[in-house]
Amino acid sequence: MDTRPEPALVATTCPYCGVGCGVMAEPSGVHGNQAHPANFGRLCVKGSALHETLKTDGRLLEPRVRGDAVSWDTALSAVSDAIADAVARFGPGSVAFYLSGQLLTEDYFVANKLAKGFIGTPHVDTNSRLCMSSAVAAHKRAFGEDCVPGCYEDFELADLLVLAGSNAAWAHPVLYQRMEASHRAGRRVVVIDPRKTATSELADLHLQLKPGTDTILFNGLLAWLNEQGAVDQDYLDAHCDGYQEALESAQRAAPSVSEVARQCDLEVADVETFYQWYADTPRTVTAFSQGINQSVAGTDKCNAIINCHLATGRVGKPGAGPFSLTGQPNAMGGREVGGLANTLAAHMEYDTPGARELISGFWGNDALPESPGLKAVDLFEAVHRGDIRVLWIMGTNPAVSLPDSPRVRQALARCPTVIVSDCMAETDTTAFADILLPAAGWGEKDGTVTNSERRVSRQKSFLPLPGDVRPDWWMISAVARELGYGDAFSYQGPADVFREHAALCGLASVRTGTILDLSGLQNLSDDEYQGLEPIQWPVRSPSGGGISGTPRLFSDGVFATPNGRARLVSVETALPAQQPSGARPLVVNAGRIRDQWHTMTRTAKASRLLSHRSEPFIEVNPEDARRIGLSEGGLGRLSGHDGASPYVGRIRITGNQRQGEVFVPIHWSGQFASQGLASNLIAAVTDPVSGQPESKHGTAELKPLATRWQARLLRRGDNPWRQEDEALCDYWSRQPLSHCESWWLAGGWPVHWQQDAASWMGGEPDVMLADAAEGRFRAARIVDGQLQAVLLVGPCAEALPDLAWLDQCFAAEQLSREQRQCLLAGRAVDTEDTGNLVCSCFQVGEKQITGAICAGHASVDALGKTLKCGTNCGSCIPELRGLLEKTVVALEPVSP
Ligand SMILES: Nc1nc2c(c(=O)[nH]1)N[C@H]1C(S)=C(S)[C@@H](COP(=O)(O)OP(=O)(O)OC[C@H]3O[C@@H](n4cnc5c(=O)[nH]c(N)nc54)[C@H](O)[C@@H]3O)O[C@H]1N2
Ligand SMILES: Nc1nc2c(c(=O)[nH]1)N[C@H]1C(S)=C(S)[C@@H](COP(=O)(O)OP(=O)(O)OC[C@H]3O[C@@H](n4cnc5c(=O)[nH]c(N)nc54)[C@H](O)[C@@H]3O)O[C@H]1N2
Ligand code: SF4
Ligand SMILES: [Mo]
Repeated sequence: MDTRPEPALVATTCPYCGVGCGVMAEPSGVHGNQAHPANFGRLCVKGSALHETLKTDGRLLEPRVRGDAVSWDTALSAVSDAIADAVARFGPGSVAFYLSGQLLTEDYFVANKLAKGFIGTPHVDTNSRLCMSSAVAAHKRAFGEDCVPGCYEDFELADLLVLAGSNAAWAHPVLYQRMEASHRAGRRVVVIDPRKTATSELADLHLQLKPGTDTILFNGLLAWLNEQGAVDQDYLDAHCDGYQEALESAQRAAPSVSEVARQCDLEVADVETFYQWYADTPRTVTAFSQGINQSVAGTDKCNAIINCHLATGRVGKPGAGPFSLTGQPNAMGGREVGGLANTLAAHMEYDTPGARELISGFWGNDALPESPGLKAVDLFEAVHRGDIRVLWIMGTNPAVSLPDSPRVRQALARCPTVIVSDCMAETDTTAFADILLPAAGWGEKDGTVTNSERRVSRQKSFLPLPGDVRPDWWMISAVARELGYGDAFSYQGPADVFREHAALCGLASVRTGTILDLSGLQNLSDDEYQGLEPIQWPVRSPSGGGISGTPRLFSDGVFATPNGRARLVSVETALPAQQPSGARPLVVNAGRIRDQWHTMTRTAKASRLLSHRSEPFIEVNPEDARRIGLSEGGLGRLSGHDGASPYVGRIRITGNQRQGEVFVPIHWSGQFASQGLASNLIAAVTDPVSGQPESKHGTAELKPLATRWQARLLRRGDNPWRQEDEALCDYWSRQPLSHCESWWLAGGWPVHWQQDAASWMGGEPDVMLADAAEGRFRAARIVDGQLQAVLLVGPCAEALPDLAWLDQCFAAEQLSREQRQCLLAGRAVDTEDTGNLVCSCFQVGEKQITGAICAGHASVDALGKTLKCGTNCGSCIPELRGLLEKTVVALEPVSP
């Protein structure tokens, strides 16, 4: 295969969130693509640090079978033997695939084709089950097909923007910047989220509702719109079914505004304001994300939102529509190819008339299963039972991301053959792999992704493939050839796969009426594929003119249902299945932080991305903290339904949390912390319609973690964390820096530092400073003038050492005299503690910012001029605004 790198500066797409920003990339740097219609040149902090994540340390660079590095031939035989053997002995249903919304469309298509079309197993599911499946199910119920009606421009055109269960400022930052930029006179923003977030900084009205009560709020809205005569009866008559039934169940669930307010734990006046604004504003967009989807009532929550849009005729119009924000870069593409267990391919379902025959004929094989396969949570239960003998996991880290992590790990340990394709060698999931396949990562692989607004963009390679790394489509096709399906998998490159996918979508559209149509792209030449400009589906065969995409769907009121009419869905109220109790009195809300991506396998490589939040944490309301006896900066332990697997994190006391609820980040895995797994606290209960887990609503008991000492250890990178290190502490969390590794440590028993430090420092320290009475100890080890390790111990988490400065000390071949003198202080003499990091791009801390505000730089612009914070990617602007509000209020004199 051709592994030559592309010439410099390639137009590609960001591999993180579903905004799908265009990136101009070369090995040494990236910047936003001005011409890309998703971002027009902007990038958030994760996107702008992409080039810092390209280093190959930690990469899986060769195939491995049961621990041994092997050739591709050996690995491919091992995979195909395991599959063939399981099929022969236990039938095709004993083989399962667990895929990912981070695969490219071409990878995804080939995996689905091999699994369903040739091996004949229905058990193909994807991590999109944890992410988008409630929205998918709701789209199908309402519109007849899984289609997002609107486009990003609608966020700018809307006069009322409702953000439900979305922290877009952190999770979809560039789209959020577009929302922010269009903040013009009269435009209103409502945020519906139990937490105060960076996103709610933009809100004119923040409905901080009780978690899980969104159906009540939107049922109440439907009933209220009806009562006020604010529904669009003409639209309902002409284009919709099911209004009366939906209305009646809404009225039962939410008989009055005061009842809504009571059940959602909101002020009556706030609910009324929201309802009135909604009624008054034809140009309303309701964007929703995981606070809606990840619930036992996820599908109902989505439909309750869509019902209100249908009842007001606000679908597919400029500035008006319900908008499901896609999480992963290619969650949408995965849905197109049929990656979910209940779908076949090209938006065709098992029960779509004629679909099985069409697909079998198209692929020239008749192995397609009869009925849908198991959805993610049930799939891993089947693995646990022993029904699945071979499990191939691609591009996802289920040991961390599925609920009830201990049980998932048990299932993986029991499975006879676990195959994992990943770009990293050591993840919590690769630890269970019998066969490891090294996958090409971003910058090395080549194909397409589809973003939240149905826009297909090219991801291109600009780096050579390191080691024996191969793209996913290549390894899947190679296994297919080993299994004897060579004719159907003879692809020379991703363009071949894409043309086949586009042709199948075209055929499906003609024969079964699906809206997803890519026939306009099925005859692209290799060069045209290479240069494909971002385009929104459906893309129909051009009749005459050039190829064009479609920004909005259903604008004409014709839907993808058999009778062309949209459906309002009767939504009853299902509250969260995991309810707090005496033993576990707190609700656990789990979500994202600004600078990390999921299980951190890539974003943790850019050390500045770990400076905003650098260890697992627990956000807790001040009243709860007081009651439980927690102190800011101490450590806390959350014990969930599986008491044996707690979560330990740094306590952050904040009024952002409602009482009785805590927030934890989802990102820390066993690679980065001793006990930082949020999914330990989430039971595996799912939405009965979509199968999506209730990942936003665990329950737990919180206690302080008593410690006698806390420490920071920095050590040269060639000294990885060892079992012996673990035994010396109760808590650790790893923070890779550019020139060394660093850890937060804490322990509950006394340590004889003078003796024991050597174990952590890889040898006797050379300089030491101890104050036994105060419980302080500081030491450094220097070999031939080069710094090897620093250990700073105190009774509690002390003023942060200046990590950037210490990191530079590790970079020095020879420590300077000043560096040596300041080592044990943890910072250069003339610098001060700048506080918690806010701006990752220019490394500006909270204390500097509040200092500047007090000195009169009291606006985002003024802060940018003096400190530069917020002037690059803009991801920290919501926090700057929060600090401005807090500080300026504090500065205002109290009136007499
Ligand atoms: N920085 C960063 N960005 C990302 C990702 C990442 O890992 N890091 N991942 C991407 C992916 S795959 C996804 S799916 C998206 C997710 O994007 P979001 O869904 O915006 O992010 P989350 O933090 O998971 O959750 C959003 C909000 O839901 C709220 N919530 C919890 N329970 C409820 C409830 O009952 N009702 C309501 N109304 N709200 C509730 C939470 O408080 C939280 O603020 O982000 C994408 N973008
Ligand atoms: N409690 C709780 N749990 C959640 C969520 C939550 O909000 N709360 N969110 C859920 C959601 S929405 C999601 S999307 C999931 C995400 O969870 P995961 O999908 O498990 O998380 P990632 O870290 O993105 O895993 C991607 C893996 O693929 C690897 N990889 C990267 N690129 C490639 C490639 O090109 N090919 C291959 N083969 N491998 C690659 C990475 O190294 C990494 O190991 O988590 C879910 N879990
Ligand atoms: S918003 Fe950030 S993470 Fe999402 S696609 Fe754009 S640059 Fe990437
Ligand atoms: Mo997601």
